[in-house]
Amino acid sequence: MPDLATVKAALAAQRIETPSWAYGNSGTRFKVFAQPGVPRTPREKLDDAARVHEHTGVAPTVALHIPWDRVDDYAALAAYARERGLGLGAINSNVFQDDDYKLGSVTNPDPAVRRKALGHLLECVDIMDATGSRDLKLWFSDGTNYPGQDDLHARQDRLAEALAAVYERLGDDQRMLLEYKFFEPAFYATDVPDWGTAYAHCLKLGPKAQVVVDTGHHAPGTNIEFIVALLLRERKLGGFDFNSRFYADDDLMVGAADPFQLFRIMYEVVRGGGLGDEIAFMLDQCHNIEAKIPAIIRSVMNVQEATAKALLVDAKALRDAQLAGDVLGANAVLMDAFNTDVRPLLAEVRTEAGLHPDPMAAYRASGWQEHIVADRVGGTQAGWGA
Ligand code: PSV
Ligand code: MN
Ligand code: MN
Repeated sequence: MPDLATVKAALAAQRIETPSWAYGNSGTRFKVFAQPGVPRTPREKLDDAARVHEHTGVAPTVALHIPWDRVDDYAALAAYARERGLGLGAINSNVFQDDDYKLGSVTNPDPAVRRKALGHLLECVDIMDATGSRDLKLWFSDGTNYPGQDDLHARQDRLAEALAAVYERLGDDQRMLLEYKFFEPAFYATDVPDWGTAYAHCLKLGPKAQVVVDTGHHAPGTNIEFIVALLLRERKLGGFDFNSRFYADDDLMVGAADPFQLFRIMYEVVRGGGLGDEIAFMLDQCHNIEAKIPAIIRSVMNVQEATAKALLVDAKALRDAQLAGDVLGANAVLMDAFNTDVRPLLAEVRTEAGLHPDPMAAYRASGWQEHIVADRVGGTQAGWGA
């Protein structure tokens, strides 16, 4: 059996990054339901993120999305975060919400539009310099809706050219994380639709270019843990955008739709030695109808529970069964870990770290929700559905 002290130490050291946009109002293209007390500024998003970290102890960084979190002074925003025990995490670029990008951003047939998009990506690296962020997260909505609309080959050339320019601009301690998504908003051909496309570009660029796996960005039935295992083996897994999906890119709370899948993913992370700082464990979610801060706390806990179960897999028993060709025995080892109730173990880890054993109860008792509802009027939208 795995050594319990080692399991606890790994859980205490785990880091999960929360996204600034999860704290703001969001919705679908049909309706954004405004909630009372949501943040009006990036600083207020950090105030809320500080509560998540205070109660969970494992969420010390916050990802920004530019321009949703545009401020005049990013170094001052980083200082504000530090005063609250936080750091600023990945900088997410946004080249998908401008009229100019109707036919694409970095893959647009018009060189002037491509220049504009690249300018934004380079500006994001300037922001990273000011915030001290390590990772630039790149997601491109680029693609086409109709066969023949544009040249698929040429679009890859344009993408490669832009990525190379961004790569050149990265500092020694900075990385770019390239995200893929199989469709939406493009419905015929997306320019970075899958891990293979992202991997091919990252491989050509070099070690500072890594693939990011958004768990909501695959076709139904895709074996995501296989992708994770493969990318880890190739040292090309840079991070995760965690969320869960029932249908498409639903951005629901991670672990809500399929906790078993999350466990299988975290098992491959543990198996592949990926549970350290090299992999960024980020949430990318929107809480359209549920209360935001508790939803983010719940999501962090769901990742912790999947990780705890993954750490409890008896690696020796599993290997022995695998090598003996014991199909049912090997499967039983994995299922035993998945079926373990790890909540008492995590409560213990939290108590040992000086935290309340139940972060949800601690948040409810803190009075923060009542405070923000009374104090904040006119919260901002997350960016989605705007
Ligand atoms: C796109 O669907 C995506 O997953 C990218 O990460 C965006 O930047 C993010 O959503 C914003 O929520
Ligand atoms: Mn994402
Ligand atoms: Mn997405």
